[in-house]
Amino acid sequence: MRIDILTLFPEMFTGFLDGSLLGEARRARLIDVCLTNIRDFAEGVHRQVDDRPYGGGPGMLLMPGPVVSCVEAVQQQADAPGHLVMLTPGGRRLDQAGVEELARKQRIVLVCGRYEGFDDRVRETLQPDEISIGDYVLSGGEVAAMVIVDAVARLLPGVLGDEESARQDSFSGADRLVEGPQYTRPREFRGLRVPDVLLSGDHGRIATWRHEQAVDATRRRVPANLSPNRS
Ligand code: 6GU
Repeated sequence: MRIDILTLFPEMFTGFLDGSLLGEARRARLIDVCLTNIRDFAEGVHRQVDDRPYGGGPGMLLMPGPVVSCVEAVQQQADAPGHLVMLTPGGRRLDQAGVEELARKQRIVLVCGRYEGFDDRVRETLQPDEISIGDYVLSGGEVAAMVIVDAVARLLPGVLGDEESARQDSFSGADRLVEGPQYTRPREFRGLRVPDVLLSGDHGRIATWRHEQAVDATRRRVPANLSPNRS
């Protein structure tokens, strides 16, 4: 998969992209992440990318010209254009089903906003898939883009060492259960003991216990995922 990230702050991604999971996936050529600076598509000696909103109001907006030119140039860089995503707090809320959908694409292009947002003609011109990562406000789309790259990359074949571990994660699979508690050594920590069933060696009982724990954890934390008529 190829992921393009269009941003005014490409340097924010350097440590993130070199990190263990993603760095290894990139070196193994399982994923190709390309950064493009939107400012490279600004015009004039000042390379201006933002301006004050018409009609007044706080902050600065990203001008449509540099953003649209940047997207058009990047889309030309590969055989086929990518699925265009605009990161914005007003977009559809990302969940694991949305991540799985993105992971099935050959190529995605993530456009990060900054300042108070984009001039609306960016949306009108490009008609992107607008995505938010939750109901809170970030100072830019960069952290949201990292969330998407991380969540998508770990679903790509070969990225995780153990293919099962992605499938068994919280929110994956048809039932969307939260994972129950897990334990490693020592058997006892500050008086707290690992449940006996996990030491029993009885894989059937262990699987049943884990499922019960997952249902309990889901009931406490995401009860909506247990209701039978969920979409
Ligand atoms: Cl995608 N961008 C910004 N600026 N804030 C957000 C967001 C995105 N998702 C949640 N909050």
